[in-house]
Amino acid sequence: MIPTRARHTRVLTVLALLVVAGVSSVLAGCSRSEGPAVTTTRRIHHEERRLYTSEVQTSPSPPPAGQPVTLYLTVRDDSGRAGPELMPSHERPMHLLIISTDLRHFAHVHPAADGDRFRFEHTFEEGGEYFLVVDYQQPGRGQIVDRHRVHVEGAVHVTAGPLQESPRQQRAGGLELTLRSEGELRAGEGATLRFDAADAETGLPVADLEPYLGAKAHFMVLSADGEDFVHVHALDDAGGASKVSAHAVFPRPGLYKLWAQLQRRGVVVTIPFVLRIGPARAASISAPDSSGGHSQHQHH
Ligand SMILES: [Cu+2]
Repeated sequence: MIPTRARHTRVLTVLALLVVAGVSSVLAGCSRSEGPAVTTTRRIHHEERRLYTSEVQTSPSPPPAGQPVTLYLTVRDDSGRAGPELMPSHERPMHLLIISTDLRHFAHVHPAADGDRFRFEHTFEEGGEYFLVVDYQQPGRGQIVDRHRVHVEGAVHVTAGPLQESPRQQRAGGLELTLRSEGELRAGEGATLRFDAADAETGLPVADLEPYLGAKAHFMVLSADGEDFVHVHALDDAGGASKVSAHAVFPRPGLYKLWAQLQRRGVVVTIPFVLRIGPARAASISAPDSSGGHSQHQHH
């Protein structure tokens, strides 16, 4: 039930944690259509073509909103065999982000191994289009990010307006996070995002953040058009219990949604921001690759 149709595909690489983590950017066609509920997209990774691929199936299919849906994720090696061994990353073999294409709904979950595939039960809050971003590590190759798209049947409760830049201070789950950036964030440049975490009630810096999946914080970043995904982990040397920072490169100018995830008192808190990234400085524009994308491909 999963015809794979590689459409326009681009690969981007961003700096994370001083290590270059591979990030694939896949442009799925926007055409809503009859046919399968899940569109599987494949990456083409420059010269490296022997990469694992992933597929998504849902039960039921198409998936309905408002009731549990089982997601099955199958990773295949380059010979097509399902279930190759994956390198755990941040304590999990697979990370899955479920994000509505209007970027309002976000879930970061960890499917469990089930034979030669992974499974996860999820309830989509409402109907519409969702990205399923699958993040895993191929032994010897590093991080692979596949983006799939799924259509969920059911009513759409809110029609979102266009994404807008958010205030630099956001609150959720009893935490208040303030982004302190030096100067303008620009496309193509490494930027250190520095956040101060405070108790939302008292306003005092928090001293009791707990590691979440092996990092002080996780940051998931998706461009407004869903093309560019960045998964960044907090830098260790943020300088203080209430400070978290991360290094990221935003490939293109425009708006990006960032979900910061921190753990406190055993609870994971997700705090969203919308950042505006300015145009690249003239001197730092790198030559675009043949696909017109912004390719900055290096290995650590
Ligand atoms: Cu994860």
